[in-house]
Amino acid sequence: MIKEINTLLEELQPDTLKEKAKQLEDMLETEKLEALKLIEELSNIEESKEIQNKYFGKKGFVTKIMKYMGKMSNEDKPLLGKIIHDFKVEIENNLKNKVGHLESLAINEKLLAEKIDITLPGKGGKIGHKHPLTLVEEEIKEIFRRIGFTVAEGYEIEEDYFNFERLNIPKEHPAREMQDTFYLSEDIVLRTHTSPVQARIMDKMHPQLPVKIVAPGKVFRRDDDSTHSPMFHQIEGLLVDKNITFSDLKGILLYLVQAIFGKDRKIRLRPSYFPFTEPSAEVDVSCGNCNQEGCRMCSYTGWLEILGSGMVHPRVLEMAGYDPEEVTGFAFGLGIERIAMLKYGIDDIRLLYENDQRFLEQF
Ligand code: 2NM
Repeated sequence: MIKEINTLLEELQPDTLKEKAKQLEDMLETEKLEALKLIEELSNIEESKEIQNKYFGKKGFVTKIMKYMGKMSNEDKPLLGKIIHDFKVEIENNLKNKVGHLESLAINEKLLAEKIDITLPGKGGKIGHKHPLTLVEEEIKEIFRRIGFTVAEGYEIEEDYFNFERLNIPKEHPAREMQDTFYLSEDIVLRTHTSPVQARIMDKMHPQLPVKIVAPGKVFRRDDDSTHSPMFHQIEGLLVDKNITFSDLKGILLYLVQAIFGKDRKIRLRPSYFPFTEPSAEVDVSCGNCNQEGCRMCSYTGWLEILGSGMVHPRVLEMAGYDPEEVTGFAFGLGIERIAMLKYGIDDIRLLYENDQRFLEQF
């Protein structure tokens, strides 16, 4: 019908306008019905673009007759103009409605396809986990809480007086050397052990009994190789009361070692020396790697060295205000890194500080 309409328009003369107008109107009506039927039958947005183009495109039908209108005389314009305008507006509106409908169908379809079932159980996100040093520290604290110890913390920057003097470490002692200790000033150090916490707690507790604490935390020494780090972690225990004996110490140490490594482990005490304990003992745990057959891990001895201990030196008790004739105590200290390395079979201490995900994910 479009062709016929174009022909008619081309042949249109001012004197025939009135009678041909009725004919044009009928033809446009026929074309319109056809267009509306096409629009009605549209099933997707792609197809709607074809119709849009056919009527409203650069060379589209409506565009063309609008151009034709422009060439008409001013008297003729109103008559034809209204017929053509009505045609244009009705197709335009129908197409717009249809496209809007198709668009909302498409959106609904998409929403339906992406619908989330909020009643499904969650997948559970990766929430990370604790560092092996934290795991070991928490485990040891818990082992001691179970038998009535309290966890105490103190200062990482400590007075020389609490770090050395109060622990009976004499001025000439090699531990006090610049090459072993980080000095911040003449009398302030980075603590080299957590023992100053014990000294401060004894001051605070005195004259009450018992003093029954463990002190975990960072300590600092001028060391750096595959088994030593300038910063590492320690946990020290202290029990001061009436009638505390060396056998109490042995019992607690066996309890500790078996709680960490398992009931099948044994301990061995070797005489040792610390300025703050007398007598002192180095404690070994039986090697779980070879069942004491001898292996690389225990240097073929069947034993692994894990902590130092002893009966608190009378002078240390005295400086805290306790009478060493009336009270006694035991103390011990262990390196958390060392325990973690033995427990998890880690052969280089530096792995514990590098925060390599591939390493950390194994715990
Ligand atoms: C160790 C070994 C032996 C210890 C002593 C004290 C205090 F404060 F009571 F004197 N705290 N910790 C001690 C004893 C620490 O670490 C290897």
